[in-house]
Amino acid sequence: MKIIDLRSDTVTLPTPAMREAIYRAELGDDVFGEDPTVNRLEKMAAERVGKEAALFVASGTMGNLVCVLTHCARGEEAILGNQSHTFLYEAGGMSALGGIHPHTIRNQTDGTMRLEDIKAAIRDDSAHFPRTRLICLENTHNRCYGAALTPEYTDAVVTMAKKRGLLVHLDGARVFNAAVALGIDVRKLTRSVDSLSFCLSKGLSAPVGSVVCGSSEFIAEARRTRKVLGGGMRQAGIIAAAGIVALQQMVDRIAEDHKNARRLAEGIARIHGLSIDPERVQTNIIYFEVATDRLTADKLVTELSKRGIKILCVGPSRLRMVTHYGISSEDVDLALAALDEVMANV
Ligand code: TLP
Repeated sequence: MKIIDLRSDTVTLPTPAMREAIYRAELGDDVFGEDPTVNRLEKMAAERVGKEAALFVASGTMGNLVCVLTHCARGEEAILGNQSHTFLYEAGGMSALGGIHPHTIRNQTDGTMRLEDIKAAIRDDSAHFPRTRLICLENTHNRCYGAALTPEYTDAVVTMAKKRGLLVHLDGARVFNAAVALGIDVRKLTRSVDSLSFCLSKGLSAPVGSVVCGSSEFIAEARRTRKVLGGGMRQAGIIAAAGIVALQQMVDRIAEDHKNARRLAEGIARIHGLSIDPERVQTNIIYFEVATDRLTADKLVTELSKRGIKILCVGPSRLRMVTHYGISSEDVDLALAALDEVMANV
């Protein structure tokens, strides 16, 4: 049976060009700064997002953690969205390992936090309070339907942060999806933030890795933090090689994933018993609801898996699908046909 895996874009497998690059990668000891392939990827990534320097890390979680730990000291506070990946799904790393206090603010449905809410959350200077140090944004916003934050919003948060002496980190796990969806150079989304982390292993299809980017001074410190976390990898060029191909060949094709996601959403909107607002689907992440009490989200996942379609259950009636390099337009038709069949029989 053909498997159509829509659980996440993390399931993507390396392309033939990546496998070839992995095979041929020139290697060295990256902890000595001597892996030419890692050095090339880091230089390429920094240029691509308009920052001075970059650091290759094992995962998006490590990328965010390295940045937050580098920016904040123990007892300091980071402001972040209550729906953010860093707050919800990164095992509380900032407090577990850094003693950093997360201060959550409500995410609006478009993935933003209101500027007035952020302002109100910034602490006054008092011995009673933790010191606010950092604001974290997420673009695209995973839990908010893969919404793309605009350059204007990002710059407005940074301008306000600077006035109050704060730093801004961007969880840009899917920042290239945002740039493609908005039809702009990714630098417009990254230019003003102090640091960002983006993932090579999601929509860009590399097997492993993320890149942290920022000023040269910040990246030198981040390199120490990565070592503390045990993230100093040796002949890491073996995986960085795939990351180079990801940046060279896999960014522009993301538009196809967005088209497929929109078509999936429009198809779901036509199925009786399912509920979705297809207009909210801007990138490659789709959330929808089961809108009948004859079926739970869990049961829908089970029924679809019997037909070779894998999707994620993210609540009692809520489900997620993500399109990616492994999903063709034909797969979208097959997934919709399977959904149709399951819903017709409940
Ligand atoms: N997201 C994964 C799961 O953890 C939910 C997914 O399938 O979407 N930032 C954002 C916005 C993310 O969506 C993710 C992964 C990460 C960071 C963490 O990346 P990894 O999984 O590489 O640690």
